[in-house]
Amino acid sequence: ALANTLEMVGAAKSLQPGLFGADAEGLLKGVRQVLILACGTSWHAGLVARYWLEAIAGIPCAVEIASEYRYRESVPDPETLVVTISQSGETADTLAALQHAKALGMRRTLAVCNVPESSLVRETALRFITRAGPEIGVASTKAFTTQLAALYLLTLVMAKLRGRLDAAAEARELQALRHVPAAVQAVLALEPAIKTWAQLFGAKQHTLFLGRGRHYPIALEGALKLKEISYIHAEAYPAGELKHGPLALVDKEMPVIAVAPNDALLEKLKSNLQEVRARGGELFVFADADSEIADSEGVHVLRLPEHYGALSALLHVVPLQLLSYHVALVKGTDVDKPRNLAKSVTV
Ligand code: F1P
Repeated sequence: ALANTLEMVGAAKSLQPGLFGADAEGLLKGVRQVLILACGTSWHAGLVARYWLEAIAGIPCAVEIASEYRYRESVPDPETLVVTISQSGETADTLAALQHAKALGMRRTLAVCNVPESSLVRETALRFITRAGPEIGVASTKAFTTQLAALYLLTLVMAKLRGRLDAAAEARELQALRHVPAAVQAVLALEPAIKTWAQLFGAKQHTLFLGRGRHYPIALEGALKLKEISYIHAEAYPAGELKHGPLALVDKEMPVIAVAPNDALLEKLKSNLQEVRARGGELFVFADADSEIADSEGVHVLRLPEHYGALSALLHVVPLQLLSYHVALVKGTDVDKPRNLAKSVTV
């Protein structure tokens, strides 16, 4: 799916606004801020993108849950780029949020969507079709990783338009992007170890997910997948928030999953993990190959093959998706058709 998504960049050989539509340059230039509107998994993709857009393109970014946006008296700026993200392109709340933004005078609109003929794509000025192929199950998985790839491309195009990406950096970024499908493939090799972990989660009632920085939305997505397909109550927190409440939940019955890439926040995350261990919480840590985190009593560590810099979030979600999948198999739930959920929420 990722290879499909990135194929068009390969064909273009450079980052062009045209990736988002014929008249994209005019609409993407002069944008003062980005407003991302989406629901569920797609909202989590937007939360990751905010880190990229602000750090790499230097553009202020807000991310709103689409199902709430229209009920708030927000202050519109007409020079906002409204980015809607949706696997199906038919999510009623996302469509309503887009219509609300347009009614407020925001005409620079873009859809990141998997379905070219969808309502959302028809109603936006610009679009990026992720070409992930149909999601067989209800829970969004490959759609999420391809949304992230699309949003990273958008970030790079915006950075280039704003003079923040020189030719050498552009070539480096394109190379990193082209290598992502192979990097994901290498992460999939962790599946046998994840399967073993899944056995331990089958009997659990609750799970806590922790992450920091742009991996906090990945923790949110891991928790959502576990809820959606294995019906285990899961919550995600930025690890620094633990001491502001959720630490009260931690005891030896509470498994804690940590998204722990080898980035600048790792040392801070490690001290949060010690707080969990001190209360008897059992830790399941997704680290990187070169991280100094070792297995010890109550601390289980799996390592992703390589640290992937800004794109690390794209890799770290994959083992969390696999874990939810295998926990669902252990519990015997229907991974493709979870109870109470619809593939696209059109009402
Ligand atoms: C949004 C979403 C999915 C979730 C479930 C219900 O869908 O919340 O993220 O997995 O299928 O809908 P979409 O707008 O991305 O199609």
